[in-house]
Amino acid sequence: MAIATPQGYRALGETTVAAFLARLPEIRDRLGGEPAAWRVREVGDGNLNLVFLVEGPEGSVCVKQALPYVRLVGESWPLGLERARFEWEALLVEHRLAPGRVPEPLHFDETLYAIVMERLAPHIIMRKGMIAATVYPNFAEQIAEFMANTLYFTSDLGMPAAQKKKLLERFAPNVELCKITEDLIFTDPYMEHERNRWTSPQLDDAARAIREDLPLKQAVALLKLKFLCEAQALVHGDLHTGSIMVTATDTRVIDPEFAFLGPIGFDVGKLMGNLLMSCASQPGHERRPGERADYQAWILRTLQELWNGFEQRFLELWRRHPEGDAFPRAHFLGPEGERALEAARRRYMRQLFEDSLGYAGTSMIRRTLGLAHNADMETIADPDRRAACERRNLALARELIVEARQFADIAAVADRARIVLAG
Ligand code: SR1
Ligand code: MG
Repeated sequence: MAIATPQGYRALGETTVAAFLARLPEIRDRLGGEPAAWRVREVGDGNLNLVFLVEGPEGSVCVKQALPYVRLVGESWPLGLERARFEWEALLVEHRLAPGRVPEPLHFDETLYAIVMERLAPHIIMRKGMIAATVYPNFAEQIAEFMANTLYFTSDLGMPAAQKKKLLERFAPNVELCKITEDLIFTDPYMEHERNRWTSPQLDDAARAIREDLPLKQAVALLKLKFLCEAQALVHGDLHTGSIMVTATDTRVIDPEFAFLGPIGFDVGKLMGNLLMSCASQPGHERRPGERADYQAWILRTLQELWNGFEQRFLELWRRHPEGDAFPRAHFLGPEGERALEAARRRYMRQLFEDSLGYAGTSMIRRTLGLAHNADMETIADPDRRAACERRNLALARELIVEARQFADIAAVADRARIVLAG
């Protein structure tokens, strides 16, 4: 049965994109020449949408269109088109708060649920670069800056409460995409579910152990609760290495369609979990034992620089821009007040750290046992080698979730990862 869509909506194709863009004078100018000469390619390899790259004689753009269903699964899983509007609005906020770290937003079409934005070139999806063991020396600093800016200035530390509540009102209706996260990350992998899959039979015992692990399920339920009710800041909502495009020197964040007001640690942790998962996958890509050891070491250094850079910038913003209503300045006057406030800031960051470790662990488990896996592991052709990497990934993930409090700092996480993930 065909899925009902709003009047005027039609899925774009390589032959119809040019006619759509030709009606937009600024885009037409940017591309140059005649629409008939524009080169259009559909390149979407994500789980949900269509993505077109359009090149003209003078420039290029990217068009992203929401489909009325989950592309990964097909029409049997309908999904609202409104997610494109949430993505557009989140992109505008991110572009304002972290200019240069996202593609430039150019146009939103209300009927086609299509976003036109800067085409990033020669950027590639970071996950692909990491599978090829490419080092990105500026990544940690640039992503830390993106996370600190977008998360601090949309929190009650950096934004007045009245504005924050408006933001909450705008993004609270993004329920369908939040539900995907609630189900696929926090629920399905911990029970028998038809959507789950894993490298079988190699990991059958590990999947069963996780389904039977009550301390783990308890900790995951608390993380789910936090995800459901802690509207700390406007989070990207799907910040992993597949939502980041890179060159040797530049980092850009794409795809904020899962944006909503949620726990800050969800963004930071999801990214940390994806770095750790890439680290876990590296032995599976080796042509000779130890070949990727240096690359694993780079990933673990990056993990530490990412957290330390994020923490430092976030604290700096808090000290320099206390524009939120959460910590009234009048309560913390004089040197003693400042010391008390600094201690509260440290306590807040510690909680964010533990949250981030928990969310890192849940991301690592869902990509191993749930519906949507990632190419870091999926491109390891030999199932025995893949399962060996995935098993180590699951072991570390569990520790991050259940033992978050035991990790003194991010260096301790890297030390533990070095031991648990060694090939
Ligand atoms: C059905 S969508 C599966 C996943 O793709 C996105 O990257 C999100 O992580 C979502 O959970
Ligand atoms: Mg995406």
